[in-house]
Amino acid sequence: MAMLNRLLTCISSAALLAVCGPALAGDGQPSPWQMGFQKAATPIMEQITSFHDFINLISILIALFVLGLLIYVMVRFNEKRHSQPSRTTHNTMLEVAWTIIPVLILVAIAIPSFRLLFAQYDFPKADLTLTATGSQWYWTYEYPDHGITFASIMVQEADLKPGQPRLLTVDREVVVPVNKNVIVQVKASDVIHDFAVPSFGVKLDAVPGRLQKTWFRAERTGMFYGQCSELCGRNHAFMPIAVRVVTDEEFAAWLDSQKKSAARDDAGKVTTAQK
Ligand SMILES: [Cu+2]
Repeated sequence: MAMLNRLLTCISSAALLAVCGPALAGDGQPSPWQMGFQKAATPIMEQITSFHDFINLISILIALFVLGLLIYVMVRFNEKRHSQPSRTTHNTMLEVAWTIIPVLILVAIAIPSFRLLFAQYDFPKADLTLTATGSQWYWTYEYPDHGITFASIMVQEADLKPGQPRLLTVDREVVVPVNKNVIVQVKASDVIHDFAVPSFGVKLDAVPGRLQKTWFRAERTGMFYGQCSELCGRNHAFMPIAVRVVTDEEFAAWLDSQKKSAARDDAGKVTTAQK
C-alpha cells in the first residue's frame, strides 16, 4: 500500500510539473529548475513545443496503459489466484487490434511531425540575411546586405556586469528586427560547430566547406541566448550565441552605428579567443 501511495505521489507530482512547466520555463535563456523548453519566440518553436507536448502525452498514456496491464496481470493471474494457467494461444480480434492501434498512433504522430518538418524547411522571403560562421571558439556574424562583419566573443566571468548571464554574454550581440524573416546562413571555418538558439527553435550544424541555411521570425523583442551545440574542442562550452531582437527603428539606428564603426579591428580579440 505504501508503495502504491508513493507511486501515486510520483504520478501526481509529475502531472503538476507538466502543468507548471511553462511557468518555470526560461525566457531567452535557461532558468533554475526549468522544466521543458525555453519560452517560444518564433512560430516554429511554438509548433515544436506543441508537437513535443502532444508526443509526451501519447507516451504517458501508453506507459500508464502498459503499467495498468502489468498490475492487472500480477493481481489477477498470480499463482495464488490462478494456479492453473489456461492454454489459450490465439485471439484474432486481439491480434488485429494490437496491430491496427499502433499503426493509427504512428499515423497520428506522423501528420504533425511532417507538417513541422515542412514548416522548418519552407523558407519565407528573406527580410534580412545573416551569416554565422563558427570558429574555435567564437562566432563571426556577417550582414551581407549591409556590409557589416564582426566577431562575437564570450565575456569572461570576472568582466560580467550585473544582470548579464554567465557563459552566455558576448561582447557584441547579433541584432535583428522583430517580426521579420531572418535567413541564417551557417558555416564553419575549422571543425563542425552548431548554431542553436532554443527560443527560436533553431539548431543547425555548421560544417566546414558547406553552406547550411535556417530561418527564424522572432515575434517579440528581447535577448535570446544559445550555444554552440556540437562538441568542437576544448572551449566548446564557451562560444555562446546572443541575439537581441529589437524594433525596426532600433534596428535602423543600430545599423547606422555599426556602419560608422565599420573599421573596428577584431583581430586582437579573436587571437585571445583562439587561445
Ligand atoms: Cu563550436
